[in-house]
Amino acid sequence: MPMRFVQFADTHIGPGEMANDLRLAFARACALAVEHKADLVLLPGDLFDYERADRDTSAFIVDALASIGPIRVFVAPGNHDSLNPGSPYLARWPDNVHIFEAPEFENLDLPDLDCSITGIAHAHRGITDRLLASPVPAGRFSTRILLFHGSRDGYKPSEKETVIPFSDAELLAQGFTYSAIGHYHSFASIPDARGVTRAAYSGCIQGRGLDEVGEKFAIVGEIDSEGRVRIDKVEVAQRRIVRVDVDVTGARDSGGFFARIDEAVLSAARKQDAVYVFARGLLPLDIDIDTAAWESRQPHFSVSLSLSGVAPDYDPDAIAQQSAASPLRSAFVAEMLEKQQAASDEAERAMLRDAMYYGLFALDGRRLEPRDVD
Ligand SMILES: [Mn+2]
Repeated sequence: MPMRFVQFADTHIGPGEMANDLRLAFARACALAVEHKADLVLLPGDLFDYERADRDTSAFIVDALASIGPIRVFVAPGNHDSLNPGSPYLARWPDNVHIFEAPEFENLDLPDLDCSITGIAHAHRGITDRLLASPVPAGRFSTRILLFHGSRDGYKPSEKETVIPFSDAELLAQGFTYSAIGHYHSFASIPDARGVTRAAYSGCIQGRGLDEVGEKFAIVGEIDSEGRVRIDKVEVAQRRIVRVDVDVTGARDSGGFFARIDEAVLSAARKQDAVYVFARGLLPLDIDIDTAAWESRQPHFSVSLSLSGVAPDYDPDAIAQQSAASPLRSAFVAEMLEKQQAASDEAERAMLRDAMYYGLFALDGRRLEPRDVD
């Protein structure tokens, strides 16, 4: 009989706008373990945010994990749910839950499954040493699982802390049957030289913002007695964060503009999703776009339409020539075009172009919208 496991991480359960969605996804991920008759649940960290977690947060997690007992659950705390003094992890947890508490790798044997699990806990702001550059003491059973919260070289998203950094080569050289890794919020798997999956990030299970768009997953996996690993991604969130980019250049009126927006949104988002639409391109000057009215008509859980990427279809060269008809506009635009030409780089040029549009808007008595702020 192959051993079955469910893996998920980076759930960041806590108070806030998405609290309910995060909890629903967490409960659904736990339910997967029961549905798939999993032997183990592997949780490589960041289940909650240490700074924001209240009593209710930890009670929810404790109850959810207790409810799937006797399925055994293993937690390797990450940098956000690190084992600081006062951590909820230091309280009593249900008997089916094991928290790795040491800041170095420790082995736990599961003789009935012929399996050893090696895990580690981050403390304070996280361990930054390259612990996988030297041999990690592996367990003595046939199936050897590694559980940790770490940063895969070369895949670091912006503004993420680097904790237990590792290269694929360093990880694979450790010889574990499978490594369940947390920290990055997108799914990724790491195959060995023969193409067998040897490690994976599940990613977060519920997107929370524009940096976590699209489908998010828990992992359902299987390891057979030959050490072959198979994993499947399962979406457990009811809601996705969906980003829709629409080029509206060529639309002649408000109807044409919204027809393009509607078409793009219809194919990208479901009713239960949180949708962020970014319109881009050039629009005729006389179109009046009522974003609030459109937003209020949408059936989605939430929707926001940004016009910050839309430029008015002014013809600056023509305006610069029209000195007789409109001397002030003409002189202003001519000077701004000159400045754009003299700009030393593209960023400065874009800023001057925006300044020109702001100026034209002000001169024409149009509403000022912040440009390209996303
Ligand atoms: Mn993390």
